[in-house]
Amino acid sequence: MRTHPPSRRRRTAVAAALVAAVAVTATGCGSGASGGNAKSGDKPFIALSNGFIGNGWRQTMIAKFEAAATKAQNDGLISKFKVVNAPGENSATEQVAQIKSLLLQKPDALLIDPASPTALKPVIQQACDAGIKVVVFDSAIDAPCAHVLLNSFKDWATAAAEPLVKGIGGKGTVIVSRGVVGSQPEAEMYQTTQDILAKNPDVKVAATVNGMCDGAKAQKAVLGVLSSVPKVDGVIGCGDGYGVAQAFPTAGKPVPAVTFETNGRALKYWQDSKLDNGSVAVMSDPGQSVAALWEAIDLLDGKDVPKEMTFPIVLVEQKDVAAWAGVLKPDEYAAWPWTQELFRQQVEAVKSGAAPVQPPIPTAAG
Ligand code: LTH
Repeated sequence: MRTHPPSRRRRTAVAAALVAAVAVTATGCGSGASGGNAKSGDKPFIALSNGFIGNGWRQTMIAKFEAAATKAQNDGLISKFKVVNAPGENSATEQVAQIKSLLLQKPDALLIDPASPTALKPVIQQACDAGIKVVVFDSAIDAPCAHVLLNSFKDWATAAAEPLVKGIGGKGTVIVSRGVVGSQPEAEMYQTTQDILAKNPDVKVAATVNGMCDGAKAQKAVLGVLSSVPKVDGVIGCGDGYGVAQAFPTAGKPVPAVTFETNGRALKYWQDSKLDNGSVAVMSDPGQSVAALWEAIDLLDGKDVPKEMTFPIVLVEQKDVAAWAGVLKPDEYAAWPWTQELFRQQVEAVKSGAAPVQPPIPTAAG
């Protein structure tokens, strides 16, 4: 039988009035409202704050959360949920303001995909002090009271750069397309990429652009430098290779090795073009938001969950391209289908130091 802190019911009553008031004035920031069939009672209210919504990975991450939260609501595990996406280009200031407004609605748990590893520290502490369980996902964070669930950004950057460098024979010219600059994952990935390039001195960086892990933005950014760089053998990116690949024919140049998005469109292109030049498809898992939902529910239930957990990245190997490409919509990114049971198995794996759980490749579109 689940127990709650004594203050919880009181908070819920006050929150109900506040939420009703705020719901009326809510703008188009994206919200998952409580549905009519929710078994509310003392079930928790889960809020999610996302610091950036400007690429398809983030959009898939939010879509997966909303689908899982709707099911959890219908199953009576939560009373309601709310998602707030900060506008702009990964602005921590915007996100802090939005979290402050979310706190007025008194969620029981707050999930955060943060715009910055440092700037959110005070507002996270404020949430913890109010008795809210905070789960930061998709990033490390300087906030000791928060639980953290993330992927290994070093593994991701290594899986992106090493095969590409090998594929071009360890020498040549590359462009580096950076991701969501300002976020912790990007900082760790960029450092990892630089470390790998430092070990391969015959690979020269002709240009560094900012693609924000977004094919369309990366296409524009790469096209902007193509006339001023020599022959390019590869573009090391943050899951933007389909867009990057389109830039080359536009500039009259051959498509080099790229780092594909793990979405349906890019994987289908990779499958059809049969590019075998060091190109890879790897990203972190947008299903982390669903794992974070299960974590919040277990924390509110008093379960023992490690303070920091690393979940597996999504590396789409050549042998699995057809399986993923067959189930993903063009703009949908490959996500591990974390059920509550698989989540709990992964928690046990983290606790015991066992190999990470390997969820199945989904067999139907999400
Ligand atoms: O910042 C992003 O959108 C990146 O895709 C990462 O968050 C994913 O880990």
